[in-house]
Amino acid sequence: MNAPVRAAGTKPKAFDVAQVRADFPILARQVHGKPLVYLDSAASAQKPQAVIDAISRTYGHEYANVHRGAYYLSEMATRAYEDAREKVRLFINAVSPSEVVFTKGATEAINLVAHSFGRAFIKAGDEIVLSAVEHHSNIVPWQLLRDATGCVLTVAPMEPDGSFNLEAFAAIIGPKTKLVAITHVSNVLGTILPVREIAALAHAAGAKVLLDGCQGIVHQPVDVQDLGCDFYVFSGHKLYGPTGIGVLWAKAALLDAMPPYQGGGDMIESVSFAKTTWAPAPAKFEAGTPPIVGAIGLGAAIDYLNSIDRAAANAHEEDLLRHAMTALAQVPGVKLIGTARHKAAVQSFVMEGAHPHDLATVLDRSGVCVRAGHHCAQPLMDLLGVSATTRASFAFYNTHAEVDALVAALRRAQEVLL
Ligand code: C6P
Repeated sequence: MNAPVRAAGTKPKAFDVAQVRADFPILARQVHGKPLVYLDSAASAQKPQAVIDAISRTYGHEYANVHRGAYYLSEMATRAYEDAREKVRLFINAVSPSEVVFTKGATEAINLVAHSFGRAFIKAGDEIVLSAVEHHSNIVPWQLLRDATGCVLTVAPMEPDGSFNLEAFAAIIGPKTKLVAITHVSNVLGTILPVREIAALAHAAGAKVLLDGCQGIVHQPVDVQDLGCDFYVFSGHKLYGPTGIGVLWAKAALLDAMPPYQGGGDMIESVSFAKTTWAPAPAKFEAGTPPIVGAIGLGAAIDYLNSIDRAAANAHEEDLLRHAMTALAQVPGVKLIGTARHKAAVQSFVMEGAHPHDLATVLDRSGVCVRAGHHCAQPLMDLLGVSATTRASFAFYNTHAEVDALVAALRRAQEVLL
C-alpha cells in the first residue's frame, strides 16, 4: 500500500524551493552540458521521487488486476486503486468517491461527457457555450457532438489582454444554453477565468457547467462544491502524477442519469445476449482494466502535494510569474501575450524577427525547455493574430535564477537569430 507522505491531520512542512527541488530527481540533470531549466510544466510536470517510488513499488511488489481477483494481491491492488479515488475525492472536496471517474486523461474525460451526457441530453438547436481560449480538447469533442446532434456552438469572447469578458458571456447565454464548457485556466495565456461567476450565470439560465481543470488544479486549491460546477476534469500528468491517468468528477445525479460511454468488463451488473444492465458509477464509466498504476501514482502525487505547504508553493509560483513578466518585458523585441490581472504562472510571448520554434530550439541549447507552437489552441492563435507563441510555464520547483537563465538565453538567442 502507498503510505501517505504526510499522515492525515499533520501540518505540511514549510515551503523551501531547494528542498522541493531535491524531491524531483530529473531537476538535477544536465541537457546539452547545461543545467536543466524546465519551464514546460503546463505541458507536463516533472515527477517527485515519491510518485516514481509508488509506481515502482506497485509494479515490483503489489501489482495485480483490480476488482477481479479473490486473492490477496488483487485485493491489495484493488484497495490501493480505490484509496487513490478517495485521495482525489478529498483533494477536490467531492461529496463521494463514486463521483470520481478515472479516465486516461482530461481529453478522454471531456470526450466521455460529450458522448454520454451530450448524446443523451443535448438536442438539435440546443446551445453549448465555449470560450475563445479553449484547448482543442475542449473544442473538438463538442464539434463532434454538434455534427451528430445539430446543436449549436457559441464562443464567449476574450479581451485583448486575455481576460474573460463576463458581461459579454452573460449576454450570450440564454434559455437554449444547455452546457457551458470552459477552461479554469488558459494553457496559453495563464488567465484564471471567473469560474464561480460563470457557473452561477449558467445555472441561472438552466445550463450545466463543465470546467476543464487541466491547468487550474495545478496552481490553486480546487473545491468542486465551492466552484459550483457540474463537471470538473483534469489530467494526472500535469499534477505531478503519471501519464495515462485523468479524472472526471461529476455530480452523482448526473453520473446516475448518464448512459455508459464504453462497454466492456467491470462496468456491468449483468450481461446476457438479450440484455445488459450497468453497474453504478463510477464503474459504469470505467470499462475494461483501468489505469491501475496511473491512479495509484496520482494518489501518491496528491500525498506529495499534501506534504508541502501548497499556499506557499502557489505564492512562490505567483512570484515567479511576476518576475518573469517584468524581466521578459525588458528584452528588446519581446511582446508578452496574456497579461490579464488574474493569471496563473504561464507566460506566452513572441520575439520580433524570430519564429517561436526557432527560438525554442536555440533556448534548448542553453538547457532551457519551453514550449513553442499553437499549444493546441489554434482558434486562440487566430484571434491573437499569430501562428504560434513561445510559452514558459512555471511550477513550484522553479526558481528566480531559472527565470533569469531564460532571459539570458533569450538575449543570446537574439544574437544568433537576428
Ligand atoms: N495542454 C499544453 O502544453 P491531456 O492531453 O488530455 O492531458 O490534456 C489536454 C488539455 C486540456 N485542456 C487544457 C487547458 C490543457 O492545457 C490540456 C493540455 C498541454 O498546454 C498539452 S497540449
